Amino acid sequence: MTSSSVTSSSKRIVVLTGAGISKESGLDTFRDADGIWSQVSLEEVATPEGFRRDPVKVQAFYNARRRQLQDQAVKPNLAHRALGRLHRALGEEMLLVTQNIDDLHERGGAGPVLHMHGELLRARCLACRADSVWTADIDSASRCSRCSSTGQLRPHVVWFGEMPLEMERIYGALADCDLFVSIGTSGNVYPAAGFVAEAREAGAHTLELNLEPSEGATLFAEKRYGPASELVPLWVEEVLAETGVAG
Ligand code: BV8
Repeated sequence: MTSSSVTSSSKRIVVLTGAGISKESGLDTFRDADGIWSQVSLEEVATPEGFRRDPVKVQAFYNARRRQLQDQAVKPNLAHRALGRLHRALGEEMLLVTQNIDDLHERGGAGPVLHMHGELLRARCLACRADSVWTADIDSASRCSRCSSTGQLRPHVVWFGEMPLEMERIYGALADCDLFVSIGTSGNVYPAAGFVAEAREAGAHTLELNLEPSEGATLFAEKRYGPASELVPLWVEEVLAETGVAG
């Protein structure tokens, strides 16, 4: 069964990705048995309170992930590359929203990606609020490139209890889409986990591509389970064939 609602005219697709799409690139997920939250407490490293309590611990957590992401062994996988192909083919007709803070979608050829939980390779200044590209460790000597304040930088990442980015734009796209596809997310974290309900409300077809059923699996009209590197390229080929757009 394919995403039958995507015909040659209406191709408005919203894709949401989560940590599962980057697993085969060597980045840990959060809630799998060996995931990040089994190694460190979410409250201690992914909340504003945790940052206030122990900024050194939080900076070290993100510094280690920022270094790992830039390791040459960490590369976009076949799922990132297939989504990049589709994104280039569909352009404005497709909004790619990710919960991930890695840059593997961009390195896999995707156009502008909406990082609703921020980006590991950007830093935000607590003094002037500006965010900027940042590939080095952040520590108390780090200086803001905009206002020159020192020791005022934090990861440009959305922590629990903080408002995700560009929510208006996301809800607008969900209200207007024909197809919502969720890839590699467990459906535990809101508001992202609520997007499928918004899309159904708008009459869109909904498809889940994941290793196993997510928390919201019953809300999806269509579900396919397996590794993203296998499922996503097959699905992208189907959509490109159905919409008659060269990928
Ligand atoms: C907010 C930081 C509002 C960056 C993260 C109801 C409504 C609104 C809010 C809430 C609500 N209920 C609870 C809340 C609060 C909270 C929340 O959702 N808590 C949960 C734990 C219950 N939400 C928030 O705080 C959010 N903020 O709502 O603000 C607000 C309103 C007013 C004023 C102020 C605020 C903020 C949420 C963002 C938090 N930041 N990360 C970082 O360090 O990375 S969340 C964290 O979880 C990551 O961003 C991650 O992306 C995200 C979701 O996890 P997943 O991506 O799904 O990863 P997971 O490991 O869970 O699952 C991986 C999946 O992949 C699995 O299903 C697995 O089977 C699959 N998989 C594995 N291998 C493969 C695979 N699939 C395919 N192929 C494979 N090879």
